Amino acid sequence: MSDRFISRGFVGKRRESTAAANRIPPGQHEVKDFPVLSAGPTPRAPLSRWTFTIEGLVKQPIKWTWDEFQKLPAREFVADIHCVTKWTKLDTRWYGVGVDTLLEMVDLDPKARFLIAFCDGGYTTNLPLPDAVNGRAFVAYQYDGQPLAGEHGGPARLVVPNLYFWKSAKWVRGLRLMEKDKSGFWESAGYNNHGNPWKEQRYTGD
Ligand SMILES: Nc1nc2c(c(=O)[nH]1)N[C@H]1C(S)=C(S)[C@@H](COP(=O)(O)O)O[C@H]1N2
Ligand SMILES: [Mo]
Repeated sequence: MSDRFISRGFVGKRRESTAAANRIPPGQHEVKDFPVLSAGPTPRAPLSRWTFTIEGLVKQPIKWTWDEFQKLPAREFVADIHCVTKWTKLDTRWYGVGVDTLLEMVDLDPKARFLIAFCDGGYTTNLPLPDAVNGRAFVAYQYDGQPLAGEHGGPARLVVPNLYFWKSAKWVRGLRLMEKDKSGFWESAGYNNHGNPWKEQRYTGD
């Protein structure tokens, strides 16, 4: 009786860890903490001067203040994140506005095929439009039920869980829609232009 109980428990645990292992892309390992990776100092712009802009290939650029942005339809997103420095964090819980919701509020030029996210501090990162729509990207202003910490990109950051975490621009201030692709900060410095963790697209040429 007790033998059977132990073996059932064991099987259950094994199944759970296999499921988690299947969510860890090649070359990655799971972490439980939340490392901070920033190319420069944490910018501290007051919320009273914060805006979020969508510009480029749209009929009319649009700009929200912090208060306006807080009133946009928001929801929770739970996602696994994968940093190119090889850590993966499972089930991160965010709250914010989907890029789909933001793009619904502009008249997108059909020529728009790429976007670049720009940030306080000058960081940029680029992605093909299909990687940013259909629930694949969002602008988060809460993490784990709390306002997003400055070191993790607060007041708001882009999150693109399907791509390496450098695509998740911290301190994001807007998106520029483009017809042609244009490399961002790390993409111009030897990192892969696309950054799909399941294909290990870490560096240029991967
Ligand atoms: N604005 C900005 N966004 C950024 C970065 C940065 O240096 N500046 N670093 C990127 C990198 S390389 C990673 S791995 C993640 C790290 O996010 P974290 O510090 O919340 O873990 O943010 C990405 N977004
Ligand atoms: Mo990174």
